[in-house]
Amino acid sequence: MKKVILVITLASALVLVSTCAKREPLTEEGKCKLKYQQVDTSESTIYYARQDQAKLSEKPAQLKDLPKKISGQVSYFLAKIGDRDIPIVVDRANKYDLYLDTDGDGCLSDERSFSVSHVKKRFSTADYYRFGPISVEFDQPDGKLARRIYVITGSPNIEYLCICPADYRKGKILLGQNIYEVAVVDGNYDGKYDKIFSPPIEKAWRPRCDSFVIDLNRDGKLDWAPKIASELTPLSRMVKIENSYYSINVDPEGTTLELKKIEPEFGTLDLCGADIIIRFWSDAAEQYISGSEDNWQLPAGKYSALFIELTQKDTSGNRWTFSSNQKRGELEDFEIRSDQKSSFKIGPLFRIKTTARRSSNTVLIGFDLEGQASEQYTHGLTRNDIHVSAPLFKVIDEAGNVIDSGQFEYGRNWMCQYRWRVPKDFKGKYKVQIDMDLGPFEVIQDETWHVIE
Ligand SMILES: [Ca+2]
Ligand SMILES: [Ca+2]
Ligand SMILES: [Ca+2]
Repeated sequence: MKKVILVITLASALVLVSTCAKREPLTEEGKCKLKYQQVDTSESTIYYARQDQAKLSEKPAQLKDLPKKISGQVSYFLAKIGDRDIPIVVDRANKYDLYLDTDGDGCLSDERSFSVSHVKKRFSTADYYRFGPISVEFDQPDGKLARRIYVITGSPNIEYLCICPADYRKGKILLGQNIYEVAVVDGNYDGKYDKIFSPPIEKAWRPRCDSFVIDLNRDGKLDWAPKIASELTPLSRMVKIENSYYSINVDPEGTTLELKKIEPEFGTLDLCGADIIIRFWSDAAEQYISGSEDNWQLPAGKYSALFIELTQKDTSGNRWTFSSNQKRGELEDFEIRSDQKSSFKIGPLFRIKTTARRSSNTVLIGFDLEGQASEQYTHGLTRNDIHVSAPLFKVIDEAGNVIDSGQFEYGRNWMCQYRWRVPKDFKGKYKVQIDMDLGPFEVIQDETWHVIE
């Protein structure tokens, strides 16, 4: 019996020694090594690095030839890798073969085909199709670029492709008493980990720079969240951890990371006490602000609001909520300067600007609902968390006759549009009048005259 116990004890000690030997020592505070990590394409770490590419209507100019064995049923795409637009061709007849110009020479005759694997998502009905990982390697003016990517599509007809990195760099860093998991992602596909965010945002949730991730709540997961302080942020000069700012230093190869506590220079954002929720991306540090302060203290830097949620109370105590996701007006690109104040007035007085897009004998009627900083709100605003009824409209001719009228229906993203069938004999000017339930908040409607010639 004693022998057995001795053997077990020795074995346990050996396991312990070998585990300790394998573990990376976290000796130096604020510094760590970053190591290669293969991507699971459903993880949030790579969310900002995704590149959406719609099918092209014709063969791109960059594409010099086609693979020999290709059918007539092809779809063309481009992926932005480094400084090049890399051609991709999907052969739909062979369900599906994908060809990608892996050496950047513009030719596909020298490329092998990648076949698709069907990925079933757990807990979701939205499966997707995945190609790769695919290695892309070519010379650029500043050296050789080598990237490994996945190509994903959710549509069986291959109407769009989503490009994402097949790897990123990950490590563990000691800050004070805590160890945080950290990662950097090459989000602009240049093979380097040093591209920081700069405003404005071209497309929501696509910062076109590298990403920085830190497991702030130390739950072992690197999470993305739209409406709380996110663990995934566009790479910036600093990161805010438990109310302190740390400078971020990643070497361009993505092998080491240093986070150093610093006291940044602050300036003031004055939103005139508006009750808001706003997420800002910034070259300084991502910010998520919520409340109705008169003045917000932010580190000096360039900022771009990703979304604005504005709440206004009327005199009866009703709570009206306005959301701006697509166009955030003056808050899309502004600067906070050290010890200076940047002021913006958002929200009411509102302005309604009608839009009319003609296509043969119909006109697509819509409107923009704008606040004072030119920020545009979705039409489906809420009163006490319930969407108000869709607005009414009238189409009026120059003589003041109502030619058409009705009620909009809410469409995608709570936007309203109406396809007006133009009467055969109608010619001349017309305007659209919108009657929208904005409660007690003042609204001015523009008097734009549209014309049918
Ligand atoms: Ca090639
Ligand atoms: Ca990069
Ligand atoms: Ca976490």
